[in-house]
Amino acid sequence: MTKQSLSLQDVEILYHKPLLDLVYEAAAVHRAHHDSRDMQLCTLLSIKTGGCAEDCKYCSQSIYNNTDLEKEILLKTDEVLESARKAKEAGSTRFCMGAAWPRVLDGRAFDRVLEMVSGVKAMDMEVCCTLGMLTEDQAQRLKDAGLTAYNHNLDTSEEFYENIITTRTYQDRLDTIENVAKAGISLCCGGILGMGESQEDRIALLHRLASLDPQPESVPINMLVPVAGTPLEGLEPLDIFEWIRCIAVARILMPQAMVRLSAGRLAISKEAQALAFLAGANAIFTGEKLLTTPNPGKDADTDLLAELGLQPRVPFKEDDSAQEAA
Ligand code: SAM
Ligand code: DTB
Ligand code: SF4
Repeated sequence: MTKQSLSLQDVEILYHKPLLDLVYEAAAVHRAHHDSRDMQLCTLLSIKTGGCAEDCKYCSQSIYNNTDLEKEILLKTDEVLESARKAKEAGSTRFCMGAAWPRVLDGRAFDRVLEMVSGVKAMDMEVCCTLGMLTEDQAQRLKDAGLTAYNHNLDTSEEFYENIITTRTYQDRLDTIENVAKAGISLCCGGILGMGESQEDRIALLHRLASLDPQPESVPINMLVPVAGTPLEGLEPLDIFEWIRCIAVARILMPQAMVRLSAGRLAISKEAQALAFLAGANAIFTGEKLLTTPNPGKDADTDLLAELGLQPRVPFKEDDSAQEAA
């Protein structure tokens, strides 16, 4: 399920190009495949918070970490659909539901998630879930309920992975990704930057993501949010130009994907975000909260889009065609 044509060395060479040449090249690729004025606005909701049995060292929701997060049971379907309606009213075209589950278990809770998926789909929004590991049969049931995309990240390079998570393997992640693809659901797959990984790890992650076959339809680029009580809380923030490089390389290697600025935007200046948009990032999560951590509010993002002359993207747009000359 991986493409062999792209070598790690190709990605290395690209990554090390002079920064502005790299951004320029990424901007050209972006404009050839997307309307560069479009920004997809997505809303996240944590439908089941905390108490997760995986040991992801970055995560506020892991039982292995000493964070002061309140554990919550699965939200009611009505509450979730009400949030989706509000998100749509606020301009979001994609609604993503996250659960702090290591894996999906068949039973009443999953049946309720399927109900939520159908409900959001009926509102004419793109609907995405991130629920942990998934079997092929569960992926198919999500597809039948109307799921547009499933988010499951590689998170980092295979080499660095064991420093971050020990309770599930890299291969477990690849298996879930394969199950998602088999069910014909679009894959949303990316990683986290700034967890103390090396440049080689970031290059290897980008190489791995671009080598998935089919490539992800959406690539979330998370900047670590150093949550108090996690082993990564004291880490120095990653140099912002490394973040820009990763976005540009993702855009060049995955020209058709939505490159999604995910966690960490609150700590990133609007100038750096503008450079990321030039380098091909074309989706953001909006609203005051991501899953459990804060995010720039609606007003800040509305102002930023207006200042940059960007517009919210319409749902279900197929835009892999060259943009009209502006
Ligand atoms: N439990 C599911 C799973 O891990 O597959 C889904 C939810 S999980 C919170 C989704 C993704 O959010 C993780 O894979 C990780 O990439 C990202 N994430 C979680 N906590 C983060 C943090 N503190 N900073 C940056 N990204 C984070
Ligand atoms: C992804 O890669 N980033 C989003 C989405 N997928 C689900 C989640 C970011 C979560 C950030 C930490 C939090 O808010 O708990
Ligand atoms: Fe659980 Fe997902 Fe957090 Fe890992 S990232 S601890 S799997 S909620």
